[in-house]
Amino acid sequence: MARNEALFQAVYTGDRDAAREAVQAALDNGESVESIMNDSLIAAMRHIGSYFECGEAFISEMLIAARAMDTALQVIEPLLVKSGVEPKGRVCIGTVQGDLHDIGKNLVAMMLKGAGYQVDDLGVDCSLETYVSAVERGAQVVCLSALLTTTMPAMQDVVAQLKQAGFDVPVIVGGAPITQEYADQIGASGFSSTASGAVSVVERCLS
Ligand code: B1M
Repeated sequence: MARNEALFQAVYTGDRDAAREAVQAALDNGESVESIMNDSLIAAMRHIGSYFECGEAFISEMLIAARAMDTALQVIEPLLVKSGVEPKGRVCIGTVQGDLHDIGKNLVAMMLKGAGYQVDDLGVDCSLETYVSAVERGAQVVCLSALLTTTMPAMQDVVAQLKQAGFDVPVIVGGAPITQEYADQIGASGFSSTASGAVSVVERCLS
């Protein structure tokens, strides 16, 4: 489906009210949640990112775009998340230490909840101990997100730390700079480049 221009512009320019209204209008018009996310919301974030990359946008502009994206996601979340269903398993997810990007992580968490998993959302800038504690609380799969090339090595530290502490728990990695090759290199159990793909990888790990 084509991108929804009103929604794209609302997120790109960081207009939260317009984003809320545009996402509701898109749903009322029968646009699929998948198209709303991929063709408009994620596309708008990529767009502002490309301007930042070439020095034509400021961090503050990325931040207000991220807030508008978050507002739009709050409208979509109830449609993705089923309630009152026996959880299929327990998963924890967090953005690695040093990294404050949480939109992709939040999307993965939403998808996992929607697929019937109990999700322990650890937030951003998660220390090694945070992941270890989540596993001690019962997480059967550990999901790591990173958006910065400089924070990618923290994923390797989590994999190593969990092994060293004697936990035999699958670790799944993702985020814009992560590749299957990197996941293999650090000994992660799985990788996905998309939020929906992460659900399939978790399913495979627990089957
Ligand atoms: Co930042 N930032 N940022 N940023 N930011 C990027 C990532 C960047 C690519 C921008 C650019 O230069 N083009 C660049 C990184 C460059 C690099 O490392 N090579 C960058 C930079 C440099 C920075 C700062 C260092 C800027 C500075 O201070 N000088 C700083 C770092 C702060 C920190 O983390 N310590 C910074 C700060 C910020 C804001 C706070 C302003 C804001 C974040 C707000 C927030 O998250 N609440 C921000 C934003 C918004 C971005 C961009 C524009 C958008 C990121 C985003 O939300 N994308 C981004 C540019 C870009 O991505 N093109 C950029 C949408 C989101 C849905 O996609 O997170 O990739 P993504 O998630 C996808 C998949 O990757 C996947 O599923 C999602 C849906 O398909 N996925 C997983 C994610 N996690 C997964 C886990 C899985 C599986 C799949 O399994 C477990």
